[in-house]
Amino acid sequence: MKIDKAEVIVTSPGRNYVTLRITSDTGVTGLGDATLNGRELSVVSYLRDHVCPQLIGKDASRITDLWEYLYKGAYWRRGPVTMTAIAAVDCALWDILGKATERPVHELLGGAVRDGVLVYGHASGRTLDDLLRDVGHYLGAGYRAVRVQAAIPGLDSTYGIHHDGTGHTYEPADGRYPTENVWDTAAYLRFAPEMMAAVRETYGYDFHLLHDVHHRLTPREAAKLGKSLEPFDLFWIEDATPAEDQRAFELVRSHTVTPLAVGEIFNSIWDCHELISRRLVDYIRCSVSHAGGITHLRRIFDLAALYGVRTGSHGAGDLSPVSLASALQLDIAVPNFGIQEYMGHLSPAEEVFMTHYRFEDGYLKPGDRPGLGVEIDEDAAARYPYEPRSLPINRLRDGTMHDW
Ligand code: EZ4
Ligand code: CO
Repeated sequence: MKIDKAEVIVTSPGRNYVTLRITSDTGVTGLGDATLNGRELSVVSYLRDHVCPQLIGKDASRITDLWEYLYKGAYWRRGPVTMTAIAAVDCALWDILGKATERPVHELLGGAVRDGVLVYGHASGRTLDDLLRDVGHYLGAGYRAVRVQAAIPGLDSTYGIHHDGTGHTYEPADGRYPTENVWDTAAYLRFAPEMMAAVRETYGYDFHLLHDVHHRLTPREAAKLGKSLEPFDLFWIEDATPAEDQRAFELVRSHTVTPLAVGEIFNSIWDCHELISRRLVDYIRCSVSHAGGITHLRRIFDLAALYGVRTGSHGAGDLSPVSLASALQLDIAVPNFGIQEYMGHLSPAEEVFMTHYRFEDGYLKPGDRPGLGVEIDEDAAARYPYEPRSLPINRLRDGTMHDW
């Protein structure tokens, strides 16, 4: 089974998504998500200009060899653009193998080791009352795990505050330029325990509570936050401190037993092997579409299993339904799975991507369609052309650039 065609489809049904579609000479198609939020067209070029021509005529079932061919063959290793492009090829090839053998990908990975994939929803609010209402909405809908983010009093905008209960943040009017937010660490550190206390007082402890710090604290501040949240028994705090400095987690770890999660901006096993092997984190959150696809993420998860670290893959709405479908195939098949982020996708994404996973009782089920279980409608995709969009930036009150 040889690769006959490799095409890149760019579409914006609510958000920008880049999809790689590979077709075999036997007429089987496979999809891979190649979306890198805010830098989408760099991956489009990487694929169209450099990768797609090299795929033609290759054996579609030699998935690991093609992974090595693209990784080692590039010479310039790692990095989000390269690893997103390789991930898209990898997922598309798994999809093809599944369809050609009439098996869902998770069966090719050894089969399901659980009945469903525990997911967390995203509650948020501009006020604590709004947040509490939103948490109630998720619990009422059957979620067993909820991430909470609320606007910090005195600040105009805070990461993770959604509109219309969709789980998506506002985008800037002119997407070529980022919106600028103001950040105040002291105000945040005072507010965070108050927010968690309100949630636990209202809804109790019988569900998992999560929170995303989004890389904004120094290690000492992260340690202080972790300690202050201990009474509220969090499932994790995410990206408590930037992880380029992996040893920074030692300081956080030695001061708090609040579980730590990290990894959504990592793109290879090399970004996390020290954090994992030194047991500095509890959950590894790399995404299937930014960390080299199913083949490479499985290696990361296997490494994590050796050290008792569990998985918690990134699943924001800027990763396409193809990414979520791929993540679910792996989540259901790995023994050390922890939880999967689930933000859902804005309408009209469902016109473009036909998915077969379903939410039931707090869990996502990948379904048993052959391959990844997701299809793309190219005519629908063409109705929603690409729109330039940027991620926001953060500045301190004195104008200093800060982590967003
Ligand atoms: O800000 O995916 O846990 N989820 C997140 C996301 C990231 C976006 C960036 O594109 O932190 O919302
Ligand atoms: Co995050």
